[in-house]
Amino acid sequence: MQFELMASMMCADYGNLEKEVKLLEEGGIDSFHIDIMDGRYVPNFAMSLNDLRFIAKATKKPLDVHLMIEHPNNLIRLFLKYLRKGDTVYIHPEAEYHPSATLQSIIHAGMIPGIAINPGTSVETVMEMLRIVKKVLVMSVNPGNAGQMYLPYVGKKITKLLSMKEDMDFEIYWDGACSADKIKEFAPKGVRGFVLGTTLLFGKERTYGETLHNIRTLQF
Ligand code: S6P
Ligand code: MG
Repeated sequence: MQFELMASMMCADYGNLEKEVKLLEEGGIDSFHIDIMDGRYVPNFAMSLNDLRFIAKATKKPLDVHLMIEHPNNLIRLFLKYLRKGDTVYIHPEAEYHPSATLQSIIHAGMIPGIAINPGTSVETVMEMLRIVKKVLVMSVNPGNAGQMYLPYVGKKITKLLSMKEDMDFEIYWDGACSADKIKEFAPKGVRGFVLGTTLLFGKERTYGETLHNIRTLQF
């Protein structure tokens, strides 16, 4: 079974970020998930432009940029500047007057366009954008913080998206409180990738390599 594992870098040890990137690479991570926050769209500041720039310099692996900022279209060029073709940029449709225009800018720059769907956002609300994007990041916690509880009502939305993904040509990614149980249940159903934070990857006794190996072989 093929699925991707992304490291949520806001959960990494900031005092040793370069070392963290190397350890995660050696451990077999697929890409680096970078949570950009502005303190307005979400009530927190996690990572910002310089963090993105630093991680982009430290690795050749793909980057997965999750923009939790108001009106991303006003700022998108700042972020795109540090990305490489094939990196992914997610926006939150609620944060923009014309989200499809912002997605077009992302496509035009050669990046993979994605939307992040909040727990309280229905599939119907973002239907037209599902025709444009290649990736859908389903938030199973409200955006803004790591270490939150999984919101069980999100499961139904994932099931709905799974039934639509072939026809509409997008892949589904999981963000928030991602546990081994969730990967065991949803990877076989077709969820393509999982963002790993404090629930499964960071701050544990195991090395990143051991944890990632256990996840890939579904041994827990
Ligand atoms: C939340 C953010 C996420 C978290 C990640 C943390 O706003 O988008 O990417 O960093 O979900 O994982 P965990 O396991 O601590 O919930
Ligand atoms: Mg995220």
